[in-house]
Parts: sequence; structure tokens; C-alpha cells
Amino acid sequence: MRTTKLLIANRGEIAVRVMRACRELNIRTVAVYSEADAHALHVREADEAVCLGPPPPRESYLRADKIIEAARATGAQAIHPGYGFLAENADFADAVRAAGLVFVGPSGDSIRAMGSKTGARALMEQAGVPVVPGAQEKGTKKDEQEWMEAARAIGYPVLVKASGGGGGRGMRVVHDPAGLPEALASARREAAGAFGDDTVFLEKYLERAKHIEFQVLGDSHGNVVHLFERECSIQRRHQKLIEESPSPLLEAHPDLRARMAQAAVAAARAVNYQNAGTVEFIVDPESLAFYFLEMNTRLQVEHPVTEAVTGLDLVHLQLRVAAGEPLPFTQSEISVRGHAIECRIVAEDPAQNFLPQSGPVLLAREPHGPGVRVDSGYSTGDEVPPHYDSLLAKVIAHAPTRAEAIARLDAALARYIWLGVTTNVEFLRAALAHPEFVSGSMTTRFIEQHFATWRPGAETPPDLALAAVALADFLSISASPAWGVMPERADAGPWARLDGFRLGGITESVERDR
Ligand code: MV4
Repeated sequence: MRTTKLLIANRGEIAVRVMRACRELNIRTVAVYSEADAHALHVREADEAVCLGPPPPRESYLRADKIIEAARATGAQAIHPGYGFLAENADFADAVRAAGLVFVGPSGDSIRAMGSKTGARALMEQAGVPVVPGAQEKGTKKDEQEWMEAARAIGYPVLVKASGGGGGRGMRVVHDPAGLPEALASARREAAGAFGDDTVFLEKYLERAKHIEFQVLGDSHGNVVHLFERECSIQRRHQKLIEESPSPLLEAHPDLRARMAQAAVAAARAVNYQNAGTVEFIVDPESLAFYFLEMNTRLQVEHPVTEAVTGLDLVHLQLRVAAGEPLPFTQSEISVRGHAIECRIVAEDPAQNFLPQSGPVLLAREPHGPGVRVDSGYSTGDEVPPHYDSLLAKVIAHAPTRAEAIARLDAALARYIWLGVTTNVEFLRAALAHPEFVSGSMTTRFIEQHFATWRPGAETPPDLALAAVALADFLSISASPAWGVMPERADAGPWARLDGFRLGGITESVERDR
């Protein structure tokens, strides 16, 4: 049953990215939007658009009823949830199917099984997938003494996690017994408020670890394959910043990769997984022990690095398997070519403790070139609303080797101009240049160890220089933002003499590139 019209229940770069796949497949698209997004890129990219309501997500992008009604009203036969919002809401997946529509994702039961982190841990143990040493309540509630005893047996530091959480939400690190009662109590309070479920559990906290996840894909014919791994150790406040494939650690340990891949497929099979999903592991780089953390039952932000190295289009594949078609390949036909790294461009101010930013995008000038992909939710003239997450765009570089991918990504970031909204571009460049990142040995402590006090420095081009580059670009004059910041090239461009800047002088000092 082929889809001819798809509703995308999301906004920003992921909605735009799903629509691109639809154009390639000759599928018409329906956008949904909030009043804050009436003129947004994802609305302009769609064939049709339906307004859901006021800006707050609860009144728009989380309104399952209005989204299903919009699909019915426009004749869309399927709904793609993107990530975030309703993507991992099992009741939404069920409601979409109950309305006779295709949900481009796994079954409600798969989502539910993995949505309970304590339930998932128990299931994984049964399936022979290693889980982090820990403790949880089985039937009977534990009192404080029992939790204290469990934590002592696990060994400090321990993590208190919320069963309804995931992605680091509601997590608390506890270094000694004195801190445990308060961590348990506050985690429970937060979980009750945020997830309506105050179930918590303990895990041994692996302090210097590698966060490695496997992309999996299942169809409705019982086939499950993996598309190899992504390493995502570089996160701040549990937001990933840099992701790559393959993992430098697993490149050195192919046997470990094989065991983790097998565990990922076993995890997916244990919940009869269909569609695209990700199995997250934490790996101790010393002992090479690996443990299941959670499974994300959606397409992830960082899926393009997997697409780059496998040459596959995950959204095409999602649509195929959602339509009941079998996977068009077997495991042995999937291989990895080269290396891909993604950086997330986020609207936040590194000088103000990474405070999220909103407002008008006066200019967005994207880098391009061989092996460079940009997935953006915004273009020049758009408004970044304050109501949603602050991801603006992603830059993905693909090259034969990791070193070349880093160089390619840095060169692309150096040419990415955002005016009007402060971004983390210079922060990302500093992270890519750090010797620990370059060596591939970075762990989950990378940001806190090396960038806790990072502030934008002289390497950040001033807005005036960027504006001048933009003007030069408009006039078809070749110009680089680097001219505003590189002392050794102070005579190479006009930005070095901003005080005496005259438009008429530009043609003498800057090469024309017509
Ligand atoms: C962990 C962990 C270490 N030990 N669990 C963060 C996101 C969520 N999916 C799981 N996360 C982690 N869980 C145990 N038992 C390390 C992380 C983690 C992390 C922690 C602090 C700072 C950066 C991090 C990056 C990736 C994973």
C-alpha cells in the first residue's frame, strides 16, 4: 500500500528533511504548524499546510487529535512523527493506526516496552543483552535502607535515573551514601511531575565512558538489520553536539563491534521492532565492557552520519517498511565507506552559559561542496521562535578518513554565516580542534573537562566582518569570513581595515569570482 500523501507531524530541519525524501519518492506533503511557525521553512517546503494552534507545544505540535484530523482533512494516508514531540508517544502511534492511517515508526507496544527504562532493562537481561550493573524495584517497593544497601553493592558513584525518563532527563549522579536519600527523593519528585511516573532505579555510573549507539532497522516480515554505529560521546547537558560514524574505538576493536551489533539486533528483536530505531550503549574504554542504556524508538537527529557512510536513505527505508515492504537488502550487503561527522548548530550564546537564543535570522549562508551536507530548518529572513528546541541546522562532512572528515567539517563551519542569531559555531570548531577529539579518545567527560570555562575569543569573526562577507557575496565577490580574524592575512581583505572601509575599494583588493 503505497503512500501518495504524507503528513509530517514536526517542524524545523527534520520536517524539511522528511519532505525532501518525499519529493524524491513523488509523495505529496502536508505540514502542520503552530501560529509561531506560519511562515516557517517547513511550511514553505510542503505542498499543503494545516495550522494546529497557538505556539506552546501542548497547544500545537503535541495535539494528537488535531494532527490526526489534519491528515483526514487533507487526505494524507500516513504520518511521519520526526523526533521529539509525539515521536515516542505510544498512544499517538496507536491512535494514528486506529484512525486507519500508517504511522511511520514502530508499533505502540514496541514504543511502550522501551519507554519504561526499568521494563527495558528487565527485557534486555532476558534477551541476553548486557545492562549496566544496577538495582530496581521488582513488584515490591524498596525502602531507603534497601536502596542504600543496593547502592553499596553496586559501588559508588551511582546514577539515579527515572524509569519514564531517557536521554539523561531526571538523572542524578551520587558520589557517596550521604547524597543518596536526597537524590532519590528529588528524582522521584521530578519524575512524577515530568512523566507521571515516580519509578526510579539505580545504575553504576561509568564516569569516563564512550557513548556508542547502533542504528537498527526492522520490517514487518521479521527482518532486523543494523546499520553500524555512531559515537556520540560529546554532549552538553545531555544534548549531543558532535556525532560520528564509525566509532574510533570500534575501528580499533572490530570484535567488540560485532558483539555490540549482535546485541543491538537482539534488543530490537526482543520488542518485535519494526522501522528505524537506535540502541544506545555505554562502553568502558579500559575494559571494553559494554552495556545497554536505552533504545530510542524513532529516527534520530544524527541519522545523516549513518546515511553518509552506508549510502542508504533512512527516511526512504522508513517509508518502505511502514508500507509493509521488506527491507531491500540483507545484513551482509550493508557496509561502511569512509567517515562522517555531524555538528549541531544551535541557537545559544556561549558567552551567556549557552543561554538559548531566539529572534530573526538576518542571514543564513550555508557552506557547500563535495562531502558536505547541511540539513537546516531556517533560511535568511526566518524567525527562530522561543517556544521550541534551539537546533537550527546540522552540518555533516563525509570523507575517506576521519582526519579528512574533521578538516572538511571545520572548513564548512568556517564558512557558515549566521547573522542576527548567536550560535555555537565557534564552540564546535574549538571542540573539533581539541587534541582529545582529534585522537578519537574523547569520553563523556570531554565537555566538562576541557570546555567548562570556554568563552568565545579572538577567533570569532565580528558580526561586522560577517556582514561585509555577506555583502561581498551579494555582489558576487569572493570573500571569506577568515579575513576578519587571521592576522597573517591582515592585508588580504577589506575587513582588516574596517575603520577605513570604502565600498569603492573592494574591487581592488578582492578577487572577483564571476
Ligand atoms: C550513563 C552514563 C554513564 N553511566 N549511564 C546520557 C544520555 C542518556 N541516554 C544516557 N546518558 C548516560 N548514561 C550510566 N550508568 C553516561 C551517560 C552519558 C553522559 C553523561 C554525562 C555527560 C555526558 C554524557 C554523554 C553521553 C552519555
